[in-house]
Amino acid sequence: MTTELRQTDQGRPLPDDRLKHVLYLLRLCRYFDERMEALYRQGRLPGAIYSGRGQEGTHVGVASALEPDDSLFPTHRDLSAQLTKGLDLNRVMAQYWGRIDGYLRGRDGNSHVGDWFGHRTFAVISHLPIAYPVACGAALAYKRRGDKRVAMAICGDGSTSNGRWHEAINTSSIHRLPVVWVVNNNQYAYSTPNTLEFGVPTIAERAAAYGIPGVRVDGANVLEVYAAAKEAVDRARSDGGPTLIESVSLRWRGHAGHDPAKYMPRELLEDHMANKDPVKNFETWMLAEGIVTAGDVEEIQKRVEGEFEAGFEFAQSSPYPEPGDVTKGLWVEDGYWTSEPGRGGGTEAS
Ligand SMILES: Cc1ncc(C[n+]2csc(CCOP(=O)(O)OP(=O)(O)O)c2C)c(N)n1
Repeated sequence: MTTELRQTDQGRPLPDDRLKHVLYLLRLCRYFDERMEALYRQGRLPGAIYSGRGQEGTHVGVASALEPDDSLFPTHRDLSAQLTKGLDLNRVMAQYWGRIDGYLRGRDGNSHVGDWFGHRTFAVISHLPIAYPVACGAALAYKRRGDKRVAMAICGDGSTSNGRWHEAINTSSIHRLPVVWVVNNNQYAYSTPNTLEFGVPTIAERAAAYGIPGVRVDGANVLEVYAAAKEAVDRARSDGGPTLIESVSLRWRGHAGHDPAKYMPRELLEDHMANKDPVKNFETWMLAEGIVTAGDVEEIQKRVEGEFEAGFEFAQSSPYPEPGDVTKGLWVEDGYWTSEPGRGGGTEAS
Protein backbone atom coordinates (compact mmCIF):
# COMPACT_ATOMS: atom_id res chain seq x y z
CA MET A 1 0.00 0.00 0.00
CA THR A 2 1.40 3.38 -0.89
CA THR A 3 1.75 6.22 1.53
CA GLU A 4 -0.77 8.27 -0.44
CA LEU A 5 -3.46 5.63 0.12
CA ARG A 6 -2.72 5.50 3.82
CA GLN A 7 -3.17 9.26 3.99
CA THR A 8 -6.66 8.76 2.56
CA ASP A 9 -7.38 6.05 5.13
CA GLN A 10 -6.95 8.64 7.86
CA GLY A 11 -9.96 10.55 6.58
CA ARG A 12 -9.73 14.26 7.27
CA PRO A 13 -8.53 14.68 10.84
CA LEU A 14 -8.45 18.48 10.49
CA PRO A 15 -10.70 21.05 8.82
CA ASP A 16 -9.70 21.96 5.27
CA ASP A 17 -8.19 25.33 6.19
CA ARG A 18 -5.86 23.63 8.66
CA LEU A 19 -4.96 20.98 6.11
CA LYS A 20 -4.03 23.79 3.72
CA HIS A 21 -1.92 25.31 6.47
CA VAL A 22 -0.15 21.96 6.88
CA LEU A 23 0.65 21.98 3.17
CA TYR A 24 1.93 25.54 3.44
CA LEU A 25 4.18 24.54 6.36
CA LEU A 26 5.54 21.48 4.55
CA ARG A 27 6.34 23.58 1.50
CA LEU A 28 7.82 26.38 3.62
CA CYS A 29 10.10 24.02 5.55
CA ARG A 30 11.27 22.27 2.38
CA TYR A 31 11.94 25.51 0.52
CA PHE A 32 13.70 27.09 3.49
CA ASP A 33 15.93 24.02 3.86
CA GLU A 34 16.88 23.97 0.18
CA ARG A 35 17.52 27.70 -0.14
CA MET A 36 19.53 27.92 3.07
CA GLU A 37 21.74 25.08 1.88
CA ALA A 38 22.28 26.87 -1.44
CA LEU A 39 23.26 30.09 0.41
CA TYR A 40 25.59 28.08 2.66
CA ARG A 41 27.32 26.49 -0.33
CA GLN A 42 27.67 29.88 -1.99
CA GLY A 43 29.49 31.11 1.11
CA ARG A 44 26.70 33.61 1.82
CA LEU A 45 25.48 32.03 5.05
CA PRO A 46 27.81 32.03 8.08
CA GLY A 47 28.00 29.15 10.53
CA ALA A 48 26.43 25.74 10.11
CA ILE A 49 23.25 24.20 8.73
CA TYR A 50 21.47 21.06 10.00
CA SER A 51 19.08 19.96 7.32
CA GLY A 52 15.72 18.48 8.27
CA ARG A 53 14.89 17.61 4.67
CA GLY A 54 12.87 14.42 4.33
CA GLN A 55 11.69 14.70 7.96
CA GLU A 56 9.11 17.47 7.54
CA GLY A 57 6.26 14.98 8.03
CA THR A 58 7.56 14.24 11.52
CA HIS A 59 8.15 17.86 12.48
CA VAL A 60 4.97 19.37 11.07
CA GLY A 61 2.90 16.39 12.22
CA VAL A 62 3.92 16.40 15.87
CA ALA A 63 4.02 20.18 16.39
CA SER A 64 0.59 20.61 14.76
CA ALA A 65 -0.89 18.66 17.66
CA LEU A 66 0.21 21.27 20.24
CA GLU A 67 -1.84 24.21 21.49
CA PRO A 68 -0.16 27.65 21.64
CA ASP A 69 0.46 27.42 25.40
CA ASP A 70 1.96 23.92 25.18
CA SER A 71 5.74 23.84 25.14
CA LEU A 72 8.19 22.32 22.69
CA PHE A 73 11.75 21.20 23.48
CA PRO A 74 13.49 20.58 20.15
CA THR A 75 17.00 19.75 18.89
CA HIS A 76 19.27 21.17 16.18
CA ARG A 77 17.38 19.08 13.57
CA ASP A 78 13.90 20.33 14.40
CA LEU A 79 13.59 23.85 13.03
CA SER A 80 10.57 22.75 10.99
CA ALA A 81 8.78 21.86 14.24
CA GLN A 82 9.57 25.32 15.60
CA LEU A 83 8.26 26.97 12.43
CA THR A 84 5.11 24.89 12.83
CA LYS A 85 4.77 26.19 16.40
CA GLY A 86 4.67 29.65 14.85
CA LEU A 87 8.17 31.14 14.90
CA ASP A 88 8.49 34.18 12.66
CA LEU A 89 10.60 33.51 9.56
CA ASN A 90 12.14 37.00 9.60
CA ARG A 91 13.49 36.50 13.10
CA VAL A 92 14.63 32.95 12.34
CA MET A 93 16.66 34.28 9.42
CA ALA A 94 18.06 37.13 11.53
CA GLN A 95 19.17 34.38 13.94
CA TYR A 96 21.10 32.61 11.16
CA TRP A 97 22.97 35.81 10.32
CA GLY A 98 23.75 36.52 14.01
CA ARG A 99 21.65 39.69 14.16
CA ILE A 100 19.95 41.47 17.06
CA ASP A 101 16.47 40.64 15.76
CA GLY A 102 17.17 36.91 15.92
CA TYR A 103 15.38 35.12 18.72
CA LEU A 104 18.64 34.78 20.66
CA ARG A 105 19.69 38.34 19.80
CA GLY A 106 22.83 37.36 17.96
CA ARG A 107 24.21 35.14 20.72
CA ASP A 108 23.84 31.86 18.86
CA GLY A 109 23.26 30.94 15.27
CA ASN A 110 21.31 28.67 12.95
CA SER A 111 18.73 26.18 14.19
CA HIS A 112 19.85 26.52 17.82
CA VAL A 113 16.92 28.82 18.26
CA GLY A 114 13.97 29.13 20.64
CA ASP A 115 11.18 31.52 21.60
CA TRP A 116 10.27 30.60 25.14
CA PHE A 117 8.42 33.82 25.95
CA GLY A 118 6.43 33.86 22.73
CA HIS A 119 5.70 30.56 21.06
CA ARG A 120 6.83 28.39 23.97
CA THR A 121 9.75 26.73 22.22
CA PHE A 122 12.79 26.14 24.40
CA ALA A 123 16.10 27.23 22.86
CA VAL A 124 17.95 24.17 21.55
CA ILE A 125 20.48 22.71 23.99
CA SER A 126 23.47 21.18 22.19
CA HIS A 127 24.16 18.44 24.71
CA LEU A 128 21.89 15.62 23.64
CA PRO A 129 19.30 14.82 24.82
CA ILE A 130 19.33 17.34 27.68
CA ALA A 131 16.10 18.89 26.43
CA TYR A 132 14.40 15.65 27.56
CA PRO A 133 15.09 16.16 31.31
CA VAL A 134 14.18 19.86 30.97
CA ALA A 135 10.86 18.95 29.33
CA CYS A 136 10.32 16.47 32.17
CA GLY A 137 10.81 19.31 34.67
CA ALA A 138 8.40 21.56 32.77
CA ALA A 139 5.78 18.80 32.74
CA LEU A 140 6.26 18.26 36.48
CA ALA A 141 5.67 21.98 37.03
CA TYR A 142 2.48 21.92 34.92
CA LYS A 143 1.19 18.97 36.89
CA ARG A 144 1.96 20.46 40.30
CA ARG A 145 0.38 23.80 39.37
CA GLY A 146 -2.68 22.11 37.88
CA ASP A 147 -2.00 23.76 34.47
CA LYS A 148 -3.66 21.93 31.61
CA ARG A 149 -0.52 22.27 29.53
CA VAL A 150 1.58 19.68 27.74
CA ALA A 151 5.33 19.52 27.12
CA MET A 152 6.68 17.82 24.00
CA ALA A 153 10.35 16.96 23.50
CA ILE A 154 12.02 15.78 20.30
CA CYS A 155 15.35 14.02 19.91
CA GLY A 156 17.05 11.85 17.32
CA ASP A 157 17.55 8.09 17.33
CA GLY A 158 21.19 8.47 18.41
CA SER A 159 20.18 10.47 21.46
CA THR A 160 18.21 7.51 22.82
CA SER A 161 21.51 5.83 23.74
CA ASN A 162 22.23 8.48 26.36
CA GLY A 163 21.30 7.75 29.98
CA ARG A 164 19.46 11.07 30.33
CA TRP A 165 16.92 9.78 27.82
CA HIS A 166 16.13 6.87 30.12
CA GLU A 167 16.03 9.02 33.27
CA ALA A 168 13.59 11.52 31.77
CA ILE A 169 11.18 8.89 30.45
CA ASN A 170 11.36 6.83 33.63
CA THR A 171 10.63 9.86 35.82
CA SER A 172 7.75 10.95 33.59
CA SER A 173 6.21 7.50 33.85
CA ILE A 174 6.47 7.27 37.64
CA HIS A 175 4.77 10.67 38.07
CA ARG A 176 2.37 10.33 35.11
CA LEU A 177 3.57 13.64 33.70
CA PRO A 178 1.84 15.52 30.86
CA VAL A 179 4.62 15.03 28.33
CA VAL A 180 4.98 13.60 24.83
CA TRP A 181 8.33 12.02 23.94
CA VAL A 182 9.11 12.18 20.22
CA VAL A 183 12.02 10.38 18.60
CA ASN A 184 12.75 11.60 15.09
CA ASN A 185 14.25 8.32 13.87
CA ASN A 186 16.00 9.45 10.70
CA GLN A 187 17.99 6.18 10.75
CA TYR A 188 21.41 7.78 11.27
CA ALA A 189 23.17 9.40 14.21
CA TYR A 190 25.86 11.22 12.28
CA SER A 191 27.38 8.18 10.46
CA THR A 192 26.04 5.51 12.85
CA PRO A 193 23.06 3.49 11.52
CA ASN A 194 20.20 2.20 13.69
CA THR A 195 21.69 -1.32 13.76
CA LEU A 196 24.67 -0.02 15.74
CA GLU A 197 22.58 2.19 18.05
CA PHE A 198 20.23 -0.22 19.83
CA GLY A 199 19.59 -3.95 20.11
CA VAL A 200 15.81 -3.99 19.75
CA PRO A 201 14.01 -3.79 16.39
CA THR A 202 12.26 -0.49 17.13
CA ILE A 203 12.57 2.43 19.54
CA ALA A 204 8.81 2.49 20.17
CA GLU A 205 8.84 -0.93 21.84
CA ARG A 206 11.14 0.40 24.55
CA ALA A 207 8.08 2.21 25.91
CA ALA A 208 6.81 -1.06 27.42
CA ALA A 209 9.80 -1.13 29.76
CA TYR A 210 8.63 2.19 31.23
CA GLY A 211 4.98 1.19 31.42
CA ILE A 212 3.85 3.83 28.93
CA PRO A 213 2.30 3.57 25.44
CA GLY A 214 4.71 3.52 22.51
CA VAL A 215 3.78 4.01 18.88
CA ARG A 216 5.78 3.84 15.66
CA VAL A 217 4.61 5.98 12.77
CA ASP A 218 5.61 6.64 9.18
CA GLY A 219 7.29 10.04 9.00
CA ALA A 220 6.46 10.20 5.29
CA ASN A 221 2.79 10.40 6.22
CA VAL A 222 2.13 13.67 8.01
CA LEU A 223 -1.46 12.76 8.88
CA GLU A 224 -0.42 9.48 10.48
CA VAL A 225 2.15 11.38 12.55
CA TYR A 226 -0.40 14.05 13.46
CA ALA A 227 -3.01 11.46 14.54
CA ALA A 228 -0.53 9.73 16.87
CA ALA A 229 0.68 13.05 18.29
CA LYS A 230 -2.85 14.35 18.83
CA GLU A 231 -3.81 11.20 20.72
CA ALA A 232 -0.67 11.49 22.86
CA VAL A 233 -1.23 15.21 23.57
CA ASP A 234 -4.87 14.58 24.51
CA ARG A 235 -3.83 11.72 26.79
CA ALA A 236 -1.20 13.89 28.48
CA ARG A 237 -3.64 16.77 28.97
CA SER A 238 -6.27 14.53 30.52
CA ASP A 239 -3.85 13.16 33.13
CA GLY A 240 -3.19 9.92 31.22
CA GLY A 241 0.59 10.33 31.38
CA PRO A 242 3.37 10.25 28.80
CA THR A 243 3.60 8.56 25.39
CA LEU A 244 6.64 7.65 23.30
CA ILE A 245 6.31 8.31 19.57
CA GLU A 246 8.92 7.01 17.13
CA SER A 247 8.51 8.64 13.74
CA VAL A 248 10.60 6.98 11.02
CA SER A 249 12.06 8.83 8.06
CA LEU A 250 15.54 9.29 6.58
CA ARG A 251 17.99 12.13 6.89
CA TRP A 252 18.33 13.14 3.24
CA ARG A 253 21.42 15.30 3.74
CA GLY A 254 24.57 14.96 5.83
CA HIS A 255 24.67 15.50 9.57
CA ALA A 256 25.50 19.16 8.87
CA GLY A 257 26.37 21.16 5.78
CA HIS A 258 30.00 20.02 5.80
CA ASP A 259 29.14 16.30 5.74
CA PRO A 260 28.71 14.65 2.30
CA ALA A 261 27.21 11.53 4.02
CA LYS A 262 29.17 9.07 1.89
CA TYR A 263 28.33 6.38 4.45
CA MET A 264 24.67 6.38 3.42
CA PRO A 265 23.64 3.67 0.91
CA ARG A 266 22.63 5.38 -2.32
CA GLU A 267 19.70 2.98 -2.93
CA LEU A 268 18.22 3.77 0.50
CA LEU A 269 18.38 7.49 -0.17
CA GLU A 270 16.98 7.16 -3.68
CA ASP A 271 14.08 5.04 -2.42
CA HIS A 272 13.16 7.57 0.24
CA MET A 273 13.43 10.54 -2.08
CA ALA A 274 11.29 8.84 -4.73
CA ASN A 275 8.69 7.09 -2.58
CA LYS A 276 8.77 8.50 0.94
CA ASP A 277 8.76 12.23 0.40
CA PRO A 278 6.38 13.66 3.05
CA VAL A 279 5.82 16.90 1.15
CA LYS A 280 5.07 15.30 -2.21
CA ASN A 281 2.90 12.59 -0.63
CA PHE A 282 0.70 15.04 1.25
CA GLU A 283 0.37 17.33 -1.74
CA THR A 284 -0.68 14.41 -3.96
CA TRP A 285 -3.33 13.47 -1.40
CA MET A 286 -4.58 17.06 -1.06
CA LEU A 287 -4.97 17.31 -4.83
CA ALA A 288 -6.68 13.91 -5.08
CA GLU A 289 -9.11 14.85 -2.31
CA GLY A 290 -9.90 18.12 -4.08
CA ILE A 291 -8.92 20.17 -1.01
CA VAL A 292 -6.52 22.19 -3.17
CA THR A 293 -6.13 22.76 -6.90
CA ALA A 294 -2.86 22.99 -8.81
CA GLY A 295 -3.42 26.76 -8.81
CA ASP A 296 -3.69 26.79 -5.00
CA VAL A 297 -0.41 24.89 -4.73
CA GLU A 298 1.25 27.40 -7.02
CA GLU A 299 -0.05 30.22 -4.87
CA ILE A 300 1.25 28.57 -1.70
CA GLN A 301 4.65 28.20 -3.33
CA LYS A 302 4.66 31.88 -4.37
CA ARG A 303 3.79 32.90 -0.82
CA VAL A 304 6.60 30.73 0.55
CA GLU A 305 9.16 32.18 -1.87
CA GLY A 306 8.01 35.74 -1.10
CA GLU A 307 8.33 35.13 2.63
CA PHE A 308 11.80 33.69 2.19
CA GLU A 309 12.97 36.72 0.19
CA ALA A 310 11.45 39.10 2.75
CA GLY A 311 13.13 37.15 5.57
CA PHE A 312 16.49 37.32 3.80
CA GLU A 313 16.21 41.10 3.39
CA PHE A 314 15.05 41.52 6.99
CA ALA A 315 18.06 39.54 8.26
CA GLN A 316 20.56 41.52 6.16
CA SER A 317 19.22 44.85 7.36
CA SER A 318 19.03 43.87 11.04
CA PRO A 319 21.97 45.24 13.10
CA TYR A 320 24.55 43.12 14.87
CA PRO A 321 24.33 43.10 18.68
CA GLU A 322 26.32 45.70 20.61
CA PRO A 323 29.47 44.04 22.02
CA GLY A 324 28.91 45.88 25.31
CA ASP A 325 25.58 44.09 25.77
CA VAL A 326 27.20 40.70 26.12
CA THR A 327 26.59 40.51 29.86
CA LYS A 328 22.90 41.28 29.50
CA GLY A 329 20.41 38.49 29.63
CA LEU A 330 22.47 36.20 31.82
CA TRP A 331 19.52 36.04 34.20
CA VAL A 332 15.99 35.97 32.93
CA GLU A 333 14.96 38.45 35.64
CA ASP A 334 16.88 41.30 34.03
CA GLY A 335 14.16 41.54 31.40
CA TYR A 336 16.52 41.30 28.43
CA TRP A 337 14.70 38.34 26.94
CA THR A 338 11.26 39.25 25.68
CA SER A 339 9.03 37.92 22.95
CA GLU A 340 9.66 41.12 20.98
CA PRO A 341 12.37 41.56 18.33
CA GLY A 342 15.16 44.07 18.85
CA ARG A 343 17.33 45.06 21.74
CA GLY A 344 15.10 43.88 24.58
CA GLY A 345 13.62 46.11 27.24
CA GLY A 346 15.87 44.97 30.02
CA THR A 347 17.83 46.69 32.69
CA GLU A 348 21.56 46.13 33.14
CA ALA A 349 22.47 42.63 34.23
CA SER A 350 23.67 42.55 37.78
C1 LIG B 1 25.99 14.34 24.77
C2 LIG B 1 26.39 14.67 23.35
N1 LIG B 1 27.29 13.88 22.71
C3 LIG B 1 27.67 14.16 21.45
C4 LIG B 1 27.15 15.25 20.79
C5 LIG B 1 27.60 15.59 19.36
N2 LIG B 1 26.49 15.34 18.42
C6 LIG B 1 25.70 16.35 17.99
S1 LIG B 1 24.48 15.81 16.98
C7 LIG B 1 25.04 14.21 17.10
C8 LIG B 1 24.32 13.10 16.38
C9 LIG B 1 22.96 12.94 16.96
O1 LIG B 1 22.25 11.95 16.27
P1 LIG B 1 20.70 11.80 16.50
O2 LIG B 1 20.36 11.85 17.94
O3 LIG B 1 20.27 10.57 15.77
O4 LIG B 1 20.07 13.10 15.83
P2 LIG B 1 20.17 13.61 14.31
O5 LIG B 1 21.35 14.53 14.25
O6 LIG B 1 20.28 12.43 13.42
O7 LIG B 1 18.90 14.33 14.09
C10 LIG B 1 26.15 14.11 17.92
C11 LIG B 1 26.86 12.86 18.23
C12 LIG B 1 26.21 16.05 21.49
N3 LIG B 1 25.66 17.13 20.93
N4 LIG B 1 25.85 15.73 22.76
